[in-house]
Amino acid sequence: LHEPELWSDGCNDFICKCLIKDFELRPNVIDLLQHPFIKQITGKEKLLPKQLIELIDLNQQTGTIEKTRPHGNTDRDGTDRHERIHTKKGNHMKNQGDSDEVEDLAALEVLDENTVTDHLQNRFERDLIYTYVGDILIAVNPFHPMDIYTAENSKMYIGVKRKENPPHIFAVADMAYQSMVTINADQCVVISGESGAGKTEGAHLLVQQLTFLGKANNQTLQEKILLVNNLVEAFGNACTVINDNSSRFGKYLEMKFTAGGTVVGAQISEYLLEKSRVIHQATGERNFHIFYYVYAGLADRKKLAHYKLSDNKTPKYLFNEHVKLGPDIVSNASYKEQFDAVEQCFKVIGFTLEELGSVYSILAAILNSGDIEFSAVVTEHQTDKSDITNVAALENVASLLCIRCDELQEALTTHCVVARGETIVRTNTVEKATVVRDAMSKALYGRLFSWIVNRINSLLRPDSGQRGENEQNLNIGILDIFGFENFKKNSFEQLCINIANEQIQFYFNQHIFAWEQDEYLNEEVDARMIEYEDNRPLLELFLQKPVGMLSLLDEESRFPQATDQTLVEKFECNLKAKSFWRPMRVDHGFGITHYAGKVTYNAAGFLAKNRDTLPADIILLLRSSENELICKLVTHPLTKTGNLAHTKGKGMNTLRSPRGTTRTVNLTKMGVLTFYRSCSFLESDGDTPYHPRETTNMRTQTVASYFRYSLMDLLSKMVAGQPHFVRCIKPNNDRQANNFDREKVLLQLRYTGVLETAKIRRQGYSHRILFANFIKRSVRQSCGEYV
Ligand code: AD9
Ligand code: MG
Repeated sequence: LHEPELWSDGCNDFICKCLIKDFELRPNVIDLLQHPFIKQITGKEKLLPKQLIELIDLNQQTGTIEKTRPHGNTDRDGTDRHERIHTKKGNHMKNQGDSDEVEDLAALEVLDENTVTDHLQNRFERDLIYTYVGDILIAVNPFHPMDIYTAENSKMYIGVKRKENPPHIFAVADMAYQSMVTINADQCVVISGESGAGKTEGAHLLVQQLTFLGKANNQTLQEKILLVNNLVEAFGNACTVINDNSSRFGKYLEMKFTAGGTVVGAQISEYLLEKSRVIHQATGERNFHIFYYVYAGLADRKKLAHYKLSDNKTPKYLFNEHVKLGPDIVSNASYKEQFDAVEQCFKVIGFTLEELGSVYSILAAILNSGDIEFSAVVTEHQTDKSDITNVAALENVASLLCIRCDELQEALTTHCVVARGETIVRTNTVEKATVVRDAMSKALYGRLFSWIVNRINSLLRPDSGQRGENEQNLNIGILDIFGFENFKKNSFEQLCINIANEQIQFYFNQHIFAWEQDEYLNEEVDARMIEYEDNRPLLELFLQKPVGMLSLLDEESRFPQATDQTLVEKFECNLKAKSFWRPMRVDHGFGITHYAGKVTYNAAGFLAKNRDTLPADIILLLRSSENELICKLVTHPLTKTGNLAHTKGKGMNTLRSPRGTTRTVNLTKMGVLTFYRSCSFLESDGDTPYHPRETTNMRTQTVASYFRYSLMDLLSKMVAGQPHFVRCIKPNNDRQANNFDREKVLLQLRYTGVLETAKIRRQGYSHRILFANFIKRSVRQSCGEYV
């Protein structure tokens, strides 16, 4: 403190450290009283020691700088926490009172797996589903409605010291919001957990609370933002054997605020929709929700005939022999209600009736496509020809898509090859024609989904009047991806989903362990290093070039003669990691030991799914559609908002370290740059194309390379904000309320590193803030500006 050059800019970490390290250091802080910096921000020549202490105390009260140790149950002010909790009103506090109870696992006296699990179980049994681990929130899925999300609860969690209220997801929203407003920085909430753990519900609750905190000036905007999730989830979620409302895409929802904290808009980015579900669903699973809603809703309005659907014959794409749906779909009251709700969402958000009509036509066309059947035509000279047996279905599709029927027939049953400059028309076998039909359905659905997302983004974009000329919006992003999956049979989709989860886990580890410990080393803080499970080798196994799994898959996809069996053999020859193995007696089988457990994959269909080709004939045909929207889906390279231009060619990105200081990080370290260079489409121009596959050589762009790009895009968005983590835990596999399966929970605690997180949070500081921001906050509060 006696060396001003160490802290001449007033916001040196050194001062910050002295200030917050311990109260005993306060006398030294008196040296600060006359510093020009203090004058600059408070306007006073000199502060009295009392005044400075008041500033610090104010901060302590808001919980920004909060030491997690020593804990116990007694706060610094000497009051017993449970006593205080008892005196508070609110249903959340009922039954509190176990004397060993802590709301923050980092405060447990004994920190081992059993104690932590016991603790979560005790709380869960009393309907206390939320628990902190330092600044991270653990949420155990209650599997029954809770009455803790009322308007009263919303109010309870605004700008108050964290310890004032029981742990809650609203407190996370508040933390993100207050940080954004105070330090003028983007925030990002990462919700993770396996499938069915409660991520999507959590994301809804965050949006609800953030919309409440952001007090939109107009009611409509608030309403629109609240409906966005419902709308995209109708199209992107489906019933799986694990979760009736399982997300089949990754979603990053950014809420936009003014510097003052008023919500002014929103933007969604979608990642890797599981399009294959449109044409096929695994045993016991269903297609995307929207198909059932539309089918039942149109039936209810007597509009099935208009959309060429029949009320007594379930479309094949919806008919899963393992799920007895039958004609019940059309009379399902819940589907009808959902249809009305989705339509209402569309209208409130601002879609036109014409657009809605086109959306229904496309969905109906997809359903009809599934019913087009082919039969082999065997002639004397030919055995590889096919014909359409039910012309009615073909006519329906052509009519709904506003294209010519004969051209559709031709595009499905033949294909062109160019040989020595000449175009030759070849016939398609029944198998090939079916693949083309399904490719068209998948492409139409995938593009329709992206179009809806883009349209929402343009309708919810903050208008320029909402901010000052040079003022940038601030963002709070909420990440809700598909959770880790392990079915009896796992395919390419599960591989991609699980790789995405590996990446998120890696991001978590970087933040919570690696960078935190770097910080200790840098500042020579004597801290015991915490060991954690580093999943970097796994990420390398998947993403490395040229011998990572995805690269090998791409390479094999380029060989016309390759088969799924040769692919698995290639994996076996090249992947030498311990986490890769071949199970005995399983054709096309290979196994991966993920961070979250062992998964056996079946590579059947991997190559076709990765190539995901849509024949040029189909694209050209759809471009000829008289329906403007259909034409747009295959023509316009709509720009995807948010792009990687800022990382172009460098792979460097500015990240906020735990302490709030910025640092430049090479994304290679995050296991993603390795594939960045392969994405040639990124070099095309400033705007990332809406569908990058089209801007470059179609033959080389695969689902795997697009997936890598998506992951990179997602990470680049996430690292730009200050992170907050919510870890969702699934208490049992049977979706039962009041059932806490200890083994199941323990496993999740283990693989997510909760115990290690508690240790590092106990050892360190759960909150870190720059000195300048700390003082800024104090001044705001002392001027009564606090929200
Ligand atoms: V997946 O990876 O998308 O398959 P999620 O998103 O993790 O999965 P989801 O949020 O959909 O799971 O939750 C599954 C179900 O748990 C919900 O449909 C609810 O029935 C239930 N759930 C989750 N969170 C809560 C909650 N806070 N309160 C009550 C909840 N029920
Ligand atoms: Mg979900």
